[in-house]
Amino acid sequence: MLAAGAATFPRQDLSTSKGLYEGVYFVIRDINAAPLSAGQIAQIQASSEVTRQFYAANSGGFYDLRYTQIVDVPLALNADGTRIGDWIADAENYVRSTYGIEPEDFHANIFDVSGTKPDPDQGWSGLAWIPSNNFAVQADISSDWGQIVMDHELGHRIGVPHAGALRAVNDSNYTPYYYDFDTGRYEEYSAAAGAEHGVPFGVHNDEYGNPFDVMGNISHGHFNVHEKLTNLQWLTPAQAPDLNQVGEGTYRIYAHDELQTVYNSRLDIYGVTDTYDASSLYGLTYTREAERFDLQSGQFTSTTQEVTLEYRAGRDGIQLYLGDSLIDLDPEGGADRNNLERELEVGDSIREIDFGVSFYASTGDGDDFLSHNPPAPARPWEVLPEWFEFSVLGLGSDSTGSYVDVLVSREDYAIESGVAADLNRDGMLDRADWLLFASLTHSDLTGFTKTGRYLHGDFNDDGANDYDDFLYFKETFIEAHGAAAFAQILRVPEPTSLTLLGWLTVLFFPRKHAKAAAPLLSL
Ligand SMILES: [Ca+2]
Ligand SMILES: [Ca+2]
Ligand SMILES: [Ca+2]
Ligand SMILES: [Ca+2]
Ligand SMILES: [Zn+2]
Repeated sequence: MLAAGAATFPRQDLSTSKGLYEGVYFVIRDINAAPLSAGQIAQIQASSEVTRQFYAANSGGFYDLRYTQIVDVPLALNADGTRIGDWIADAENYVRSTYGIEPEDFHANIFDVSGTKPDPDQGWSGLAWIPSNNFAVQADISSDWGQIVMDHELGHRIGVPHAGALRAVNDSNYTPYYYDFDTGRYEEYSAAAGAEHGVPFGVHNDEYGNPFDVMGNISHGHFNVHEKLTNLQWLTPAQAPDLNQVGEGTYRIYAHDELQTVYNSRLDIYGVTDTYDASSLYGLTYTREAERFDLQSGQFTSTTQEVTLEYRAGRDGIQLYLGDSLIDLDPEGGADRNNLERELEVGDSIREIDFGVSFYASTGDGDDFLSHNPPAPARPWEVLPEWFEFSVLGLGSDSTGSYVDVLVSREDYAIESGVAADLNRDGMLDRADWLLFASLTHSDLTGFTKTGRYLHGDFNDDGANDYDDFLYFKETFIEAHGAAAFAQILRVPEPTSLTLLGWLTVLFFPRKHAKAAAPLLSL
């Protein structure tokens, strides 16, 4: 068992999302139906235990809601079993007059309407009336689905919106595009063409699309870090620091969804054995400049975006968010909204200019981006002259929990707008770049970002500086200065690199077939 004093429990007098709270649980039924039974009460209490443990683990022991009143509320229903128009007011008044309870004195009024018929056009299984303390659940709370609905609606009660996902679906309602700067045209996106564009134009911003989050799509997973940080204040800014302030570095980010709950029976209160560690990180966040296509003006206009990185236990990489919405960075999962392959995996890296710097979310129902005659987007590095690159180095665990290590580097437009293969970044492609390239041949490129690999001579980003990259260097050099000049830099080695070049000549000039390296950063 636990060492005394290690656990964290909520205190009474905090914000909406922090504290020990009491709720009234209304069991709504027809006046002619059987009254609330001991068996129903046991089911409600069992569901309450699940909710309380879920919220204790999510909140780090800061939030707990218990149903101090579970009350039988008979109402005169319509003949077909549906509820009459003003049923909430009737239910609250019934509880006032029959039990002497003032519902508005409680943090939550939970209306269990599973004993009534849904309205014919009722589109909800649960519904929260924000900012009141009321929420209703139509689903049977003894089912898995009903439990998810219960915990989802309570999330709304304490200020959390839906957990969306940006999904590059291409179907009868959505047609995503990417812009090809070579052809000067928008091209239709598919997993085969344009998959390097993490957030294509016309992307579906699926309001409930996050498959990991109780506020998203059919899941009982934790709230995400963006929610825990901004809506709930269960994490502090120090635990998900602002990258614009802390800058480059290697960051160890702990899973935010594996705290262990504990119950204090004397006080009837749920908490956690150890809360979020004050000196560890559970995410990274920052705001950035971006542009979005504006339907009114038909132009791109500047905007700011919030980016959040997080890690969930057992996953194979980091999750990235734009605002409330999870980005899909793993094409292997396909476009199904339930697929869990969204992460940037260990060994991969991404430049932030490759996701959503130019943005248009389709309004749905066949809203085709191209029908708005959009102008060409800005080049990403015109929007963001400096950007972050994220490289996922590896996973592990220690006494604090499981974690992912992420390399964050800051890169700029010199490599994008400058001279191809200019490895020393002096604006010229010359012999100095050749010597640098040669010295880095077959060097170990693990732990570098994409730009870092490029600057180490891995032009085609396959993880090695090798023969394909040599062919790219050669083609690029010949295009710039001619074949004779290229022969010259090979023929006239400086004395110090004579040995090296002799080796390289042997290495590179067996004229085996190798496919030409695709220019990685075609502008
Ligand atoms: Ca109320
Ligand atoms: Ca994966
Ligand atoms: Ca150079
Ligand atoms: Ca390569
Ligand atoms: Zn909802």
